[in-house]
Amino acid sequence: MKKTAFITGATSGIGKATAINFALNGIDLVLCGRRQERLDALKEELGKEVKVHTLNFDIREKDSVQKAISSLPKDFAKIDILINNAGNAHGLDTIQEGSVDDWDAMLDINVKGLLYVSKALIPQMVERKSGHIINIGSTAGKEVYPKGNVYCASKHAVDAINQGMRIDLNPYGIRVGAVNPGLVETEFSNVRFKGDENRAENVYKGFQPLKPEDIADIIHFVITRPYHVNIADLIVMPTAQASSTIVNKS
Ligand code: NDP
Ligand code: 8X3
Repeated sequence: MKKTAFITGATSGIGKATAINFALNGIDLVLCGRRQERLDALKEELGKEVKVHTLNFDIREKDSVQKAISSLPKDFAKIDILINNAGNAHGLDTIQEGSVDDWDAMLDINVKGLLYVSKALIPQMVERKSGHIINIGSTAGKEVYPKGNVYCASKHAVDAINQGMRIDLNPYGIRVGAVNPGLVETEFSNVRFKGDENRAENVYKGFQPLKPEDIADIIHFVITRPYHVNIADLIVMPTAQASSTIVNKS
């Protein structure tokens, strides 16, 4: 049966690769982000394969999230798969030097934004007793690294929310699981380092990082398991990476 997926952070990186993968696999799409021109381009490209609707909202603004989701046309109103992906790191500083604005951004986007979207979409899944939610966590949600403090806290929160959602939605047959990547080359480090491209590129130099398509492929695997199989928590790193701080660079 034809399914519809709702992907946050679809304008770049892991979310965009997942949108492309899903479209090629016949899954209709609701794609979210703030960069309208990218949403338009994706709609144009992926609309050749499947039905695509785009929503432009800042995930930090709960009223905008609710309003955008309430505005979904009938054809897109039933969401089978939710990919809670939007998020970023802002800054890489010791706790004594970190910026409060960066902390606000990470907690508001990665944690509260994920909750706002989930709050707007879970009731219909509960009512139907069906749905699949994938929360994009991180190795940073399993392990804290130097200067990672608040980003790691935000991803540890995603880990806890993932577990809590799975417990609470268990009676309704809704599948909940997390995909926790290590180093993936996306716009992530450009955002973290506020547009400093050299610094961002350096993060992925000297080893082969994961590509967003690798994660999209895994997400597609997760959502295509038979109904009785729920991949609850998956960690994936580049082969060169052993932990948040151990990367075998040439
Ligand atoms: P990108 O920077 O490439 O993509 C981030 C996406 O999030 C963009 O589509 C962006 O859209 C969206 N986004 C950011 N802020 C907001 C906001 N305020 N409102 C709405 N949308 C927002 O990074 P990745 O693809 O790497 O990151 C995706 C997820 O994967 C994040 O949760 C990240 O923490 C996680 N992750 C990434 C890893 C990596 O190494 N890259 C590793 C582990 C986890 P727009 O700007 O258009 O709003
Ligand atoms: C992203 C992985 O190690 O760059 O969540 O924080 S890391």
